[in-house]
Amino acid sequence: MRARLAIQVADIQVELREVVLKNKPAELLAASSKGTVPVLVLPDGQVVDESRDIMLWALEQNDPQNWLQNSSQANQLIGANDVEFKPSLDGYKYAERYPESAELYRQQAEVFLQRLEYGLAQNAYLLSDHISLADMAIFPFVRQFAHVDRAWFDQADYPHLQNWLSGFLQADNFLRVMEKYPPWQPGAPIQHFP
Ligand SMILES: N[C@@H](CCC(=O)N[C@@H](CS)C(=O)NCC(=O)O)C(=O)O
Repeated sequence: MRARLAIQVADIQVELREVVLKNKPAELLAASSKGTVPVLVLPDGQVVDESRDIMLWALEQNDPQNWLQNSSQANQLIGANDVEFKPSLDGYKYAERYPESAELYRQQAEVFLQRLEYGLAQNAYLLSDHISLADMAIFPFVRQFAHVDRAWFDQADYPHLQNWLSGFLQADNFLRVMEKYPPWQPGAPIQHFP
């Protein structure tokens, strides 16, 4: 989702191949043996298989909303999201597959959420009063966290974070990236995004 958000704001048209993770096409694995999405294959054959790098690839070509402002702070916060928050989020989402309880992973995840709440109490967005790459790269993960137990999230003491998240979820650019596409298969008609 975050890769799509950046491609969309940069207004770069790509060919989109929707993948069902339970049935990964051989073409995906041939492009990137990691077997994760997203994967961007460039016309010269270069492969970009980290969502954060795809965001940078798009914004370095066209950044009409100046998402790349404060980029060193953004990189630091996105790193904390990806390395610290994301593993706790996965434990919280899929606790039955993990050794500890959902509550423990949620508490671990809250360390990062408290950091975001603190920042959002100072500014409208994570790094300033303007949307940056940090907001766009991180809110899809906070959305996943919120959806694990919506009632818990709604009653938790994160007023700024809740408000920040709900603004993104109602925005047209997010609704557009959440649109469903039929899974790609060899020979399927070409589907463009955005
Ligand atoms: N570091 C990668 C992680 C991507 C990732 O974990 N993607 C998930 C889906 S959101 C995935 O492809 N999982 C592989 C699977 O479930 O088989 C990135 O951000 O690009």
